[in-house]
Amino acid sequence: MSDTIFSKIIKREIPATILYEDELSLAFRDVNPQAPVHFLVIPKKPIVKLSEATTEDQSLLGHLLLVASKVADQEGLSGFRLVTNNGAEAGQTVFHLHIHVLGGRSLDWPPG
Ligand code: DGP
Repeated sequence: MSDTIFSKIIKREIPATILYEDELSLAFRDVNPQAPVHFLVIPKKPIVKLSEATTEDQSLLGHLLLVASKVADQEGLSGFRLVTNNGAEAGQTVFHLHIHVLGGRSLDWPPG
């Protein structure tokens, strides 16, 4: 996998507002927020998209969900939504797996 903007954020080659980091993951604010709180949770492992994750990534994927919830709590959110766009057809533009976490306003359902 070639370097994406998110690998550059992990390596601190470009700036981002980082909310949380551990050995497996990073959470940072989305540069184009779609809600008052909008951050991304990514694995440091460069998985292209969810459908390319394997059973080897099982605990890592669970970890990302727990990080999303922990940072949402840190951000004062009780209600929030997680979104993962898988593939260009679904709206994925950065090909490094990421979970969007959105909150701070009421969210419509179904999403567009
Ligand atoms: P997606 O469309 O699901 O691939 O979402 C990619 C998100 O990444 C999009 O909401 C904007 C965000 N994004 C793209 N480039 C940057 C960047 O350089 N910094 C930050 N913080 N977010 C970025």
